[in-house]
Amino acid sequence: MRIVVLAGGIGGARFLRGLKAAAPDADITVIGNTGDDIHLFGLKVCPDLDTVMYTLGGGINEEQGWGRTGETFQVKDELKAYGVGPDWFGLGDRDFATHIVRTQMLGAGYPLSAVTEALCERWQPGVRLLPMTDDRVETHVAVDLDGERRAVHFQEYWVRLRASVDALAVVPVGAEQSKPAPGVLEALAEAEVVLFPPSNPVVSIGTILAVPGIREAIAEAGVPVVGLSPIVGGAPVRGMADKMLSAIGVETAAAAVAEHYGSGLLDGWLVDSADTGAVAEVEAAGIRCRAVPLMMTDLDATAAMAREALALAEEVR
Ligand code: GDP
Ligand code: FO1
Ligand code: CA
Repeated sequence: MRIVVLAGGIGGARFLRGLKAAAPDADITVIGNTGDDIHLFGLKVCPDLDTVMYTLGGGINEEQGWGRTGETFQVKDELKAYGVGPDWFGLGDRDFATHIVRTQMLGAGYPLSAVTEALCERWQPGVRLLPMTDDRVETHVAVDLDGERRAVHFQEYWVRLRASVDALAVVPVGAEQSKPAPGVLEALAEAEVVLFPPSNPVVSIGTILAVPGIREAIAEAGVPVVGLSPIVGGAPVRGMADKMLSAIGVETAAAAVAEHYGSGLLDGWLVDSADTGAVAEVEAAGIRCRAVPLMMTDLDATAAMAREALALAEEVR
């Protein structure tokens, strides 16, 4: 079966590990979010693509959910000794190598999609990992800091400010002018199922959907589109999805996220067993809904979630 998954970082990557276990023979294409990408020390860093690549390739720091296992921070310390910042973003020595290879290839003229493919030759993630676009898109967040309205890079909002101030607006800068990366529209046209893992609906899946043509290609594929809620019991399982949802005027609730995607995009939606009360509301919005355990505590639990998503896809087909 040909499955296309739109993925952010940790939520997307962990779900994909379960999906691979649930459907070992499936041909999986991942459309990864690149709105979190940031240039640091002259290097291009792609946190969400790397999280998927390292998680599926066995190189991830499991506890943290991002970055490399067995990491050291000598380069970071040396940069600090030179007084060269920013010092709020934790790049490890092993991870640095990925960004050096990526930046070198980009400088030689390869598009991000080709660079990602090359990096994946080492990691063998077992899926086809495509950036949503080869063009530069950067998510910025509008905040009030010391009484002044400012736009900060999403990583600065999340990592430096720890989402401690309200997000007033979220803008995927450059998305409107961007084009889907090679292979993205083709994968969607050939897909038999499209899945939205429990990734951030605003700064992960929302950003991917902001690339002109991707939303349309999903709708035109005419195949089941099934999502899993990242919101459980009225809160994100981790991260700042609540702040991001508030910024776009959506309630932090499993049903509200489904309604935000809408029945024009989504055919099926899984909510956690804690949110059984949301099922009727989602179904009233024209989206088939089931309540099942949605906590990715281990591979078995995650594979069970993936099986439920595929079963719901068959139900709505
Ligand atoms: P990020 O780029 O690293 O923030 O990762 P994603 O956008 O792919 O996923 C982030 C979302 O994953 C957050 O909104 C979390 O609520 C959600 N999430 C993380 N772990 C779980 C889990 O075990 N179950 C569910 N349902 N959602 C989860
Ligand atoms: N997240 C943090 O909370 N602090 C960090 O210092 C940090 C560094 C980092 C380096 C490489 C990478 O691929 C990811 C990194 N992340 C870090 C995670 C990342 O910023 C976020 O998980 C996502 O982009 C949030 O959507
Ligand atoms: Ca992310």
